[in-house]
Amino acid sequence: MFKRILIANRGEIAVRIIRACRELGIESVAVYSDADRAALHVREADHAYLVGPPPAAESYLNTAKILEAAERSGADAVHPGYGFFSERAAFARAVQNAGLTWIGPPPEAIERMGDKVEARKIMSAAAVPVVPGSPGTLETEEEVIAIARIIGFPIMVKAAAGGGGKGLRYVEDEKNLASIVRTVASEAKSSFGDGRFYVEKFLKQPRHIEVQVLADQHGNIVHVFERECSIQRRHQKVVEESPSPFITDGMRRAMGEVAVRAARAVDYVSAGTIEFLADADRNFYFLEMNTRIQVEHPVTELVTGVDLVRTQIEIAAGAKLPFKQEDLTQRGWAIECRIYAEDPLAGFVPAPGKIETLRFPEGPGVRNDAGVYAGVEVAVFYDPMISKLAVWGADRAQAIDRMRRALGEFVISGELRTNLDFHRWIITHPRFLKGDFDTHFIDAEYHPNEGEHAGPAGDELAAILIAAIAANRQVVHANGAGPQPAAAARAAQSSAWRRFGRLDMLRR
Ligand code: MV4
Repeated sequence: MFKRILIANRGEIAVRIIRACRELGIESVAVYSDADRAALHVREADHAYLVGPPPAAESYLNTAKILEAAERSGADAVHPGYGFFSERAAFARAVQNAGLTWIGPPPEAIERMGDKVEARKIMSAAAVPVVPGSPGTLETEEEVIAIARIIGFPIMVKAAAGGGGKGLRYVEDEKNLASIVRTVASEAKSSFGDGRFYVEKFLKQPRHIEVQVLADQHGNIVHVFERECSIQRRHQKVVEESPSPFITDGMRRAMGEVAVRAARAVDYVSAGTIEFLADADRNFYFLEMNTRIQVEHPVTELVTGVDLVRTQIEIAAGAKLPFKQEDLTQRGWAIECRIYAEDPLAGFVPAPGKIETLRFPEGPGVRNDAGVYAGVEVAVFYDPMISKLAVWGADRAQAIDRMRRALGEFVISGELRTNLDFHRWIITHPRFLKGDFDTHFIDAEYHPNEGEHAGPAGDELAAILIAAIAANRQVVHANGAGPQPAAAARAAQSSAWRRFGRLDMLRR
């Protein structure tokens, strides 16, 4: 086992990795920028090294500085967390060439999955379903039209080097096709240095459902079930849960088997995630693979009992997976809300600042992975995440009850603003309660600055909310089908939103 691990990251994920190290009896080494001198991960780690000025390119993304810190600290392994260097094959190789262990997938697997066209080819060859579309990259508008006529409009034009919402465009029909194709190609050339693109049939109202996999260095691969990640905005996930309220047991088994096949096709090692899009007919298609630990990993840990970060470290040290597929089961339900310093009423602009008072939720079934403490500044230089609030319940209804209760306990005051009220709105929305949502949910439902007409209030509002929640609980227990919540309950949502908003104002 390792003696000392350098964590090439910051914030809550650095703290999460430090915790795993401490449980394993491994020393942790933090790195930090000038903006993070007082950061939680620096205080929690056994050792800490300054790696440069606040801009990430000069600190957290400075290969020479990070490797120098690893050398000076005597670390024998490097964990990249998510973001930053986590999916940079060149950094993984630099770590290995410095004689250190890379706690992550083989650089070749990162590269093969990073090229979306190559990934599609590898997946097709491995009998993993991909969205109908072009077999390889396309060169001309005529080729795009030829494919589109076979698969049918609308289509998506995607950059080969894109991913995670970057470099993709919707094409309704042949009318604007030429200009859109030119735009994708030139944007891809300037952002990724690679103008190649491909085409897929556009899936209407898809769900984003992903499967966690774990693979060791001895050829053992398991899946650790799915996460439902459809509640997102501009390709940033907002709420995640496991299990998915949408999929059947048969679909779950099929997706798990396909995910293991996908990982095996690139000789994957470590923790990884296969992203799928599922359509209304419950077809599912490979979208891309994330070759890292993900933000939303806690919901999987809560329902399976598997410590994904600990297992990642054990795998990197050469251990065999400590369980077989048949040992893994999902128990209960978990939901995670990403708590951000941002202003939902002002288009979700980052709203960082110093945290004055802070009360984290606690109690039954609550897990909070935070990167901050009271008195610290949420920095303007990085992702303004405050914490990931996750809950576990015996079933979806209890998990929702607990999340609502936990969000109610959460208090943050200071010059920053937060998306806590936005989460309170989502978690009480009739469509969320029913599990009836797709990737367009927030765009379709969230219009906070429109229609300031007076809704029900006081006891009347409380009665409507209680009735709506009770009705939806029955629907959830009945697993899917059921009557639409009353229009009144829907109206109560926006009123509840405003009422919570006012309470929040009083607290400030
Ligand atoms: C799609 C799609 C519909 N059809 N591809 C967006 C992020 C990138 N990873 C792929 N994305 C999409 N690809 C086809 N053929 C819809 C999306 C999409 C989406 C996917 C997952 C989660 C949220 C999304 C929000 C908008 C669009």
